[in-house]
Amino acid sequence: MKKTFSFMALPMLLLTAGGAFAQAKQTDSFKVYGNCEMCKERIEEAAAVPGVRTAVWDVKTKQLKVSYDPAKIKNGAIQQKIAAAGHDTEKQKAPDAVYNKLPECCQYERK
Ligand SMILES: [Cu+2]
Repeated sequence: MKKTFSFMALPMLLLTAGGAFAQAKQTDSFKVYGNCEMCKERIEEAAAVPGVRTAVWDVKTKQLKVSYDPAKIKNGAIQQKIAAAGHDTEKQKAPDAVYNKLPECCQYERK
């Protein structure tokens, strides 16, 4: 009797956990302008807002890969947060005043 219970309980637990993950997760990639490892830290920190699970920026490709809960935050809102930290994104331009305060090595070329 005891054995039957544990055999049944495990797959049910796994199903429940899997369902919860699939339900609220979206992964997007978009361009964020920056130069170096300092930018990487600043960008990833700016993207780490409630609803965002992971944010990883690639120094070479300038692509930010974010995984988030679309019920809690939207792609556009994440891009706004990053722009507010001084980094232009695909859709959002950083305020000039914030950009100008970035360390010199971080002042990426703007279009
Ligand atoms: Cu930098």
